[in-house]
Amino acid sequence: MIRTLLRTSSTLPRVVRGHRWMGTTAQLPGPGHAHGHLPASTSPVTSKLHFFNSVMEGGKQIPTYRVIDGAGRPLEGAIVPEEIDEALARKIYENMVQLPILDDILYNLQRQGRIVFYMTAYGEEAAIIGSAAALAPDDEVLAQYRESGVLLWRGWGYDNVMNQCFGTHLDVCGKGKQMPVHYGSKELHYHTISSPLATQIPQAAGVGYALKRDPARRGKNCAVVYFGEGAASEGDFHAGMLLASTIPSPTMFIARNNGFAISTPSSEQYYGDGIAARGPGYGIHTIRVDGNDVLAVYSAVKEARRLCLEEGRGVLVETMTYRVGHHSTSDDSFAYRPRKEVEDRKRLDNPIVRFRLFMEARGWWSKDEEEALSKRVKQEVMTAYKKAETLPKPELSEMFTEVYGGEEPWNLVSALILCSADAANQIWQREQREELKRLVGKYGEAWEPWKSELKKHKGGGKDLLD
Ligand SMILES: Cc1ncc(C[n+]2csc(CCOP(=O)(O)OP(=O)(O)O)c2C)c(N)n1
Ligand SMILES: [Mg+2]
Repeated sequence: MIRTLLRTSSTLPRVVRGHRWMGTTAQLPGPGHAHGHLPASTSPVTSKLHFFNSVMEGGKQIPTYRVIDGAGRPLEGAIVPEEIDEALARKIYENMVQLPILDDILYNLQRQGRIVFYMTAYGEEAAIIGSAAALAPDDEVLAQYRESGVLLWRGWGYDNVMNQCFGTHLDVCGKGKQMPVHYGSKELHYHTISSPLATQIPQAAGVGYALKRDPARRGKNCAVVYFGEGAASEGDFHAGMLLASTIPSPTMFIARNNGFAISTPSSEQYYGDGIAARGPGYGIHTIRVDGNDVLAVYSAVKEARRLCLEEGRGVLVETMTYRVGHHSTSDDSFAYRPRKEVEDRKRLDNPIVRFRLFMEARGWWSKDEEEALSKRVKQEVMTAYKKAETLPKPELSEMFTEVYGGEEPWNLVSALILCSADAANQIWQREQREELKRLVGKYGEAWEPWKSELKKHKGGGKDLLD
């Protein structure tokens, strides 16, 4: 409705000729005049005293876009994207299937105490892989933490997953400095995950703007930011949306509405119509999608990308799903939701099963292939795990390197008042390095757990003593 009104009003003249304005004699606009003489408004004038509380006419909720039903059958009138041929469908399906297999293994490794933390993506396979498949491989992705499937889609591989989760010396993301699942890859245009919620959202609007300013990438790439409905309650969500709206940039906002932010249900997260309702407030094209329908997600994100690039503006996609797993390995969700609710959800609408049924109906998939795929993925993940578990952790001295890129930021000067930024940081790092060196020298050979802990590191801590 809002868009219809805007369209109508924008066709009307902005200035009413001859009305009383700044002392000129004039004729006031008649009662039926379209938008009065309010300089900051192009809104039509009405004599009806009426409050509204919805972006949809008649107070209806924003609809949810769906292509296939729970049994994998296309809805009447729905368009299955024409590029979904057997090869692409199989690639999408295989990528979806690998996620729960990988998650099962890593979740159990955490439970056995082999890694310190993990987060699964159970139930969100369609939202993650469907969107990944619709993006260009060099679109800049700023994810929250549950979207490792996007990296896998881009060819990240299980070795990189394991090296990061185990913090081995081959961890290319941060040499063991980050918590597990905080992946990042410059080559794959996947910005490193940071734990503080929603910080990636305004950053994405900045990345989108940088892409727009770069002649080599303008009209070619967009910034894509993933976040949960819980993260959308942060001020940073609004900052990012406003930025992409007022300083237009090709930024795609993908809100994964999975019903929970740890223990807080989405019903406590907003009173309005979800996250999608906020898009029109910022003049941002918006769609709500069935996040369990991989074809709907694919089509919506593909179209969102086209709009982003053609108009150089932000687009919001809200995917509706259900977080089947616990929030993380630090959470027991049965403390705040019934086990039966989870079991029912899993049985009623599994995004993988839905797409499998679609594939089987076309003769693109069979039981035998399912078994073979599952066996292959398990084997590959286990091989990567076994390799990573035997690899040493990074050299101890690497704890102090590659924390800052290039020169130290100049603004450390004001934070550290007395010394120059460089000197302050070097002193700080030198101080800590010297302290660690002293401790390794004192306890390294003599005291548990130092003795056995040091053995886990490449060089056994000797690099620090050199
Ligand atoms: C600023 C900030 N506040 C709180 C947290 C703790 N925290 C981590 S994840 C999370 C829930 C986020 O939920 P949502 O955005 O819906 O994503 P989901 O986990 O459901 O994928 C919270 C509260 C945090 N990491 N950062
Ligand atoms: Mg959530």
